[in-house]
Amino acid sequence: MSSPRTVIRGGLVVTASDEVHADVLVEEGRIAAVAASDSSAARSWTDAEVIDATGKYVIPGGVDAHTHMELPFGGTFASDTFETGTRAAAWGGTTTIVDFAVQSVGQSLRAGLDAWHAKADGRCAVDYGFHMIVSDVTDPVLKEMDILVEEGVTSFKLFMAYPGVFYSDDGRILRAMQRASGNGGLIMMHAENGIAIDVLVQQALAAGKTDPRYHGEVRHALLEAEATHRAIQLARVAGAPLYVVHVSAEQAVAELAAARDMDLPVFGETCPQYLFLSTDNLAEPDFEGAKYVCSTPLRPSEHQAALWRALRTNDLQVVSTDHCPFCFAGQKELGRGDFSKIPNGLPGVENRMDLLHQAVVDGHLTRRRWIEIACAAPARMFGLYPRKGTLAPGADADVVIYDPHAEQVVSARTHHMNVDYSAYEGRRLTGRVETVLSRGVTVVDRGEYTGRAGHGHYVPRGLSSYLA
Ligand code: DUC
Ligand code: ZN
Ligand code: ZN
Repeated sequence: MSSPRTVIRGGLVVTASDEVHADVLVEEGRIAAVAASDSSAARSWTDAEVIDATGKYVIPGGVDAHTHMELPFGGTFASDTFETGTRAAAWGGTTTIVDFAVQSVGQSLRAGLDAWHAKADGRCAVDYGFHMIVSDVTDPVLKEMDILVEEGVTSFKLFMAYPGVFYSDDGRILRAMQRASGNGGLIMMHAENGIAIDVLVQQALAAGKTDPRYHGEVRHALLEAEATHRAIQLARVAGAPLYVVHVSAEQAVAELAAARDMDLPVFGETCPQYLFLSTDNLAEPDFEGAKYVCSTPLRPSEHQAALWRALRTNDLQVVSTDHCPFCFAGQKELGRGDFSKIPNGLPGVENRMDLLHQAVVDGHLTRRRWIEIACAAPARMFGLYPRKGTLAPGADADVVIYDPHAEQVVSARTHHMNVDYSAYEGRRLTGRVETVLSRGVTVVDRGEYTGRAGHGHYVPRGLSSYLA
């Protein structure tokens, strides 16, 4: 299983910056050296356990910077615990997650963060960090933000959506941004105009439009673009950087691109569901569309070209999953007859690395860009680089041996997420995770799980490298 010294021989080492036939030496949980396979240095590594990677890619473990294990939402909880969700992450080649601790209204940030530590502590299969969802911006909470940054919770998510739950008005958003501009934190924004959306929700329901597909219609693309624009202007006024989460609408991408053309420190992520799924899925009959209800919503497939382009041009920097699974039976079904009661979220933490590799096969991305958006950029964005996100001496030995030729069919019957459906059921993918090391310990060994709950450590994060 684990060994003080391991050498991964004969693979194509792919990082965000290089592709080289090289051997990787792992010592005491870290990358000790990377050397060309035919070099005398690599040949000298003789007293080590060998993992043969001939014909495979050797890549950094994935960094999924947006997950919601056990998130309370709409009267229920996301169905993956930290134990099941991080195990599924390992199966899918993701060795670090950054999950969202939640401050409820009236609570301190500390109380919310402590609750999330209690859920995760001793249960994770891979390493994890936390962002903080700020639902109640008050004077004491602003002061707490400074303390959290010092402790390694260096990013804060605010919501322009979900009035009455997570929502912050523009004044509260501005104050949190001003604080972040002083303490080095990064504001992450759920950019949808929730006040306007709630009006459209009530109008749709009153008109008898109750099916899941109306979730997509009322959460209009222009209300994502409007909120994105507003968030950017508020960040400019505050002198703060901004990271917009789960960007799905072409018009929102245009707002980000325009801001970046002005050299503003504005960043964005999208998620596999927006790249591979569409409103066609939301319109699936017999309430099956509920499986695809998330916010921001899936968009008509015409939006996908803009997302792929933005990933290539670096107008979007990161692909995270927003993994937030709810079972169809008993959870998604809460919204039969009223789409607004369908818990929002999709499973995906296990699928991200493979789906993005398929994007390489399909010609949307280069191999190095795959590693950039799935490993290196999220690590840099959230203060984990170069410990995570790359294969370089000194980095944690979070390594995936990836078979680029293996064929697989995605299915809930074979996945490891604790959810009764797959959003990608029946999809054929080329490429598959073969072996996964987390800090030098083999947690997936050629299709067998060898990890354990509690192996994963909490990782305090530094400030974003994008702001240095
Ligand atoms: N969007 C989701 O789809 N689920 C959880 C929260 C969010 O913003
Ligand atoms: Zn969100
Ligand atoms: Zn989310």
